[in-house]
Amino acid sequence: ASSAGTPSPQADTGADVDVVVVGAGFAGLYALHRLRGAGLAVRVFEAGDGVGGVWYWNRYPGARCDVESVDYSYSFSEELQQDWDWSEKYATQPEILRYVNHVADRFDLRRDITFGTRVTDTVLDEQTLRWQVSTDAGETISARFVIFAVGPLSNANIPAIEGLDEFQGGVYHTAHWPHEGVDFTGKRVGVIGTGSSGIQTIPFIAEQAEQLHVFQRSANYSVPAGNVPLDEETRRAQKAGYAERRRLSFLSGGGSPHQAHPSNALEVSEEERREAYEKRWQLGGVLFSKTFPDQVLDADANATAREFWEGKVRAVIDDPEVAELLIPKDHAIGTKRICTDANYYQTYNRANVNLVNLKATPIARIDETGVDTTGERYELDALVLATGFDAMTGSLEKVNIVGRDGRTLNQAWAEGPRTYLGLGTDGFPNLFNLTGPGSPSVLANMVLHSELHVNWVADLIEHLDTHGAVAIEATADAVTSWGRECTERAASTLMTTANSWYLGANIPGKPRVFMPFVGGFGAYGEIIAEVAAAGYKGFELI
Ligand code: N01
Repeated sequence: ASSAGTPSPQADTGADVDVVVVGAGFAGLYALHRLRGAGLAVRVFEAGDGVGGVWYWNRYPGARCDVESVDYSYSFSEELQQDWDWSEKYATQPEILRYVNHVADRFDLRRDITFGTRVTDTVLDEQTLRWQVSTDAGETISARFVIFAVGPLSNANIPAIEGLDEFQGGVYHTAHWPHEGVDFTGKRVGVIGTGSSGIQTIPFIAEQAEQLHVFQRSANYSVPAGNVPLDEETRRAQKAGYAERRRLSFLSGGGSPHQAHPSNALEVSEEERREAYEKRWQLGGVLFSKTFPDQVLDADANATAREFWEGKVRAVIDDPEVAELLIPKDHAIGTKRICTDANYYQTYNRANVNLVNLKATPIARIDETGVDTTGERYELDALVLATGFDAMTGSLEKVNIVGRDGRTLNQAWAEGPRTYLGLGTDGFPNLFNLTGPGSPSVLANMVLHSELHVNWVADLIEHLDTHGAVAIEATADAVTSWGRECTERAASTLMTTANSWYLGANIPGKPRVFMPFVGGFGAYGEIIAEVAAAGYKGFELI
C-alpha cells in the first residue's frame, strides 16, 4: 500500500528479498553486484530510465567530472580497470555514462533493476524487523535490509523566483537536461547560478548563443581543470600503477592518490609557496584547494592561496570591473566546493556575454519573455537554471521512511541529519544510507567511497548471519556522539564559515549543520574498519 493508503492493482506482491537498494548510480550498482555475489536476493529501484544516477541526469553541455577518470572508476574488478580505456584525464558525462552502462552489462546487473520507478515508502514492521518498501508503480515488497544509494546531489533545487512558471521560452535545470540536447543557436539565453554546473556550462552556451546573460548572486572560485587527452602510453602507465594508486587513494584525504605539500603554507618561504601553488595550478582542478595541509584550517594560510588564485584569474579577464565582480569576497577559498573550468573567466571577454550582478540588483520577477532585476530588464528566449541541489538530505527526505514507534526519518532528522558513521540511525534497524551525511561523502571520490560503504555493509550482513542475528541498529548514544564528533571536527576548520550547500545554507529553512565528515576519507575508512573489528561497537545486534 502507498502512503496515501490507496492500494493499486499491483499492490502487495508479497515478494520477499534480502535487500532493497534504492538508486542505480555508482553506489547502488556496486551494492547490487557485491551483495548478489554474497548470495543475497537483491532488488534495485531506480527513478531514471537507465543506470548512472547523477551521470544519467546531468547532461548539460560541458558536464565533466572534476576527479581524474583513472581514479573516478571502480576498483573492485581488476579486469574491469585493465580493460576500460578512458580517453581523457577528466571524463565527460557521456563517457562516464558509457562506462556505467558497460559495468551494468558486464556484470549482468540490469535483470535486478526496476527502472522508471521511485520508492515512495519504506516502513518498518516492528514484529519481524523487515521493511515494507513501496513504489510509485504501486508495488510493495518486503526486505530484510534497505540500502539508500540515492546520491548526495540528486534533488534539484528549483529557486522560488516569482513568475518563473510564466516564462514561455525553454527552462532547463542543469540536473534535468533534455536527452536530445538543446540548441541555443541564435537565442538570447539567461543562466542563473554560478556554481560548478554554471561555471562548466557557461563557456559552451556562450559559444552557441547569440547573447548570454549570466545572473550571478555569489561569485565562486574556479581553477582551470587542465584536461588533456590520454595517450596509450599514459594509460598503460596508469593501469600498471593501479594497485598502488588505489592503495594511496583509500588512505588519502579525498579519495585520490595526491598528497599535500609536507609543510604548512606559512612554514615555507614565499618562493616555495608560490612554486607549490603553481605546480598544483598546472596539475589542474580541485586539488589546488589542498596544496598545503593547513589551507582550509588557518585563515592566513588560506589567504596565501586566495591571493595566488586572484592573480591568475585577474590576468585573464579584460575588464577590471568584471573581474572585480567575479572575485569572491564572502568566503575563503576551498570552503565551498572549488569549481573547475575550461575558459570560464575568459568567456566574459566575449562581446556576447554579459555578467549581471544580482547582489547589486536582485531578480525582481520573471515573466513570459524575460527577467526583471531591480535594475534592468532582460528579454530572453531560454533560461538555464544552474541552481544546484537540496544536497545530501533532499532525496532521502522525499521518501516516507518510517522506523520504530511510527517515527519518520524526517522527524528524526528535523534538526539536521543524525547518523552513526553516516551509515545508520537509531530507530531504523537494518537501514543504511550510503555516501550521505556523517560520512566524507561529497568531500571524497564518490566511486571509491561507494565501494568502501558497500563493502562495509556486505561484511556487516555476513557478520549478522554468522552470529545468528536478525538485525543491527545504531544506538542513540553512538549517534549522538558521532554527531558531536562531526560537528567538532568541522568547527575546527574554516569550512563552517561559508554559506555552502555542505551546511544546507542554499535551501531556505534547512537546519544549518555541516553535513559531511571532514576528517578525511582515509581516516574515516580506518574508523569504520575499527568499529567492525570491535564487533560493530556502537551498534546493537538484535
Ligand atoms: O550548484 P551550487 P551546482 N537566485 O549550489 C545560485 C557538484 N558538481 O549544481 O551561491 C540566484 O554549487 C547560487 O547562488 P548562491 C559539486 O560538488 C560537480 O553548480 O546561493 N541564484 C549558486 O551560484 C558542486 O559543488 C561538478 O548565492 C541562485 C548556484 O545557483 C555541486 O555539484 C559539476 C538562486 C548553485 O550552485 C553543486 O553544484 C557540477 C536564486 N534564487 C556539479 N538559487 C564537477 O564535477 C541558487 N542560485 C565539475
